[in-house]
Amino acid sequence: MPSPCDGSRESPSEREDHLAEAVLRVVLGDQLSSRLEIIRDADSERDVILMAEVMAEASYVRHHVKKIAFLFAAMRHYAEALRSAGFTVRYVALEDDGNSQSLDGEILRAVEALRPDRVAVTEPGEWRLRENFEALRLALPVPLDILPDTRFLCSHAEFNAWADDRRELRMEFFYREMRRRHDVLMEPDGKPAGGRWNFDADNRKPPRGGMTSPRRVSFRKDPITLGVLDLVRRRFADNYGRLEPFHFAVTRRQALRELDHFIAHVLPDFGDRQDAMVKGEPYLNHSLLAAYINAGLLYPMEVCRKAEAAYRQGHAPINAAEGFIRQILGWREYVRGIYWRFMPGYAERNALDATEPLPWFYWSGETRMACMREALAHTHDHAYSHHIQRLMVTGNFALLAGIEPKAVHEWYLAVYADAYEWVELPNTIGMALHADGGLLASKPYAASGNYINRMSDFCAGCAYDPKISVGDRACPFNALYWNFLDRHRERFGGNARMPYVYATWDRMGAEKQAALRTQASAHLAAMREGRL
Ligand code: FAD
Ligand code: DLZ
Ligand code: SF4
Repeated sequence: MPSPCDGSRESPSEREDHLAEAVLRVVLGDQLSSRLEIIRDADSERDVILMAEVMAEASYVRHHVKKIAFLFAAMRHYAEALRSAGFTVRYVALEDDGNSQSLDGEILRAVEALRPDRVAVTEPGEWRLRENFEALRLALPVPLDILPDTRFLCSHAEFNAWADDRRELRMEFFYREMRRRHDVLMEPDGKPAGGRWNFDADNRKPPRGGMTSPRRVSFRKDPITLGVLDLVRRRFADNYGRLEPFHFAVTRRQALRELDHFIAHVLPDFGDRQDAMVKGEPYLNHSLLAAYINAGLLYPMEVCRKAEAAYRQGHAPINAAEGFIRQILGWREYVRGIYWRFMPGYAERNALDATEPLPWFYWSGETRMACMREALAHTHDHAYSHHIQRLMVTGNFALLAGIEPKAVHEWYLAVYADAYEWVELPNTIGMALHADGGLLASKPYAASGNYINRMSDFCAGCAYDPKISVGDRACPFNALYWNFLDRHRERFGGNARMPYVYATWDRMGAEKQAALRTQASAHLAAMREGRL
């Protein structure tokens, strides 16, 4: 399978021919990385760098206000850094006169005004923009080069070579290859550091009493960031989320400080606390780095190397370093590979025929389920909730209740500061909703209230009881869980990893099963009526 970039690469001799040409270099909001070819090869005398804040990108989903503020502030700071380095930057702010409010429009306007010989852009992270740029090629009077995004550690061609001869595309095997290829956490004899590839079994600890998040760095807001906050407050008043307090890093230097703080103070307990959920503690020992890596302020390999060094120096245990590195070198690269290999059809998948509309409480946070309330409050206030809350609370509920995948996908794409389709879509469609029919995960991540009760302290403050499955106080996750398994027995009954759950269901007997089915219907009715 060809790489989406293959058609746009040039041979070295073609590149020589272009050396004297003036290039309009387009940098998108999530491409703020000076090591990318688009900046690295720029000629500061001849070339112009174009960056644009446009409504088309700021409104294709109802983005969280913190996400927009973070990205605009990071874009404006990055433009300043480029100017200080001697580049000419054409920066179009959202309210500038003449802003056409689309990336295509801004590229066309810049070509008209500057008359470059060529236009270059790094391949975008989302399929829709990639298609856009292909169409724009036909409309432009000069050639448009789409350069590969070399921040990723696995190219499209490498991922496809790995995937082509496999029946099942399991992340774990992809990850081992990435460890070997990039020599991360490997011993000289070719064995994995610590003697095992994966220390996940050590990382499933429930929260201990009084668990709190380590202190985090926050940054003083300069006039650029304050200007952006004012803009977002005025222009995105109806968007989702809470704008302040706003303490994101908005420059590479600040993001590096946040990375160093994480490695020094937070990483050592990352593994032990990875799956735990605690009331009022959105972060625990998670890194909060996804927004920065995805926007280009940090490079994935530098993050992995720092975590590896912490392990080698005896500062972080292997279960923490390996668990953390697996998320970046493994999951992050793997989901990106899945996205580009299976788009555009991947976004349409609905293998479990889920058709319920997204309940309004995903936006309002108003539900009697304390676990959902907590995850939704973190999301609303911080544009963040950690992986287990995304997967096992909000994702799990949507899976069990049969919410339509597209609606769930649009929600996840809107509400997190780190959300871009290439990473969000496979996590939602594949990991959380099993809507890809098991391409990404061999079994659905479905769980009852028992799991949430074990891994969090949420249930203590809930209107429902995780130990009750039928009746007024029955935890909705319980009956919905059994109803989900029952509904999809044909698909999952033969799954080698699920025989024990069906054995438990069968042992319940017809009367209890009927009561659970009725209870599940009551929960769904309450959900539709906004009473759950
Ligand atoms: P940590 O827990 O500290 O993990 C370290 C890093 O590993 C992250 O910064 C991230 O770069 C990477 N990572 C971890 N898990 C994954 C994963 N499953 N896929 C890809 N990268 C991963 N991640 C996004 O970056 N953007 C999204 O839009 C997004 N949407 C998600 C939607 C759902 C339904 C689920 C279940 C997961 C989603 N994730 C997404 C993956 C993961 O939840 C976030 O990367 C993580 O919570 C970000 O917080 P952190 O930086 O503190 O991560
Ligand atoms: C997410 C986003 C937002 C909110 N605004 C802009 C913008 O105004 N200009 C821009 O260049 N990029 C923005 N982005 C990021 C793009 O949506 C992102 O590049 C694509 O989704 C591809 O990943
Ligand atoms: Fe969530 Fe059920 Fe626990 Fe309530 S009882 S917090 S709904 S798992």
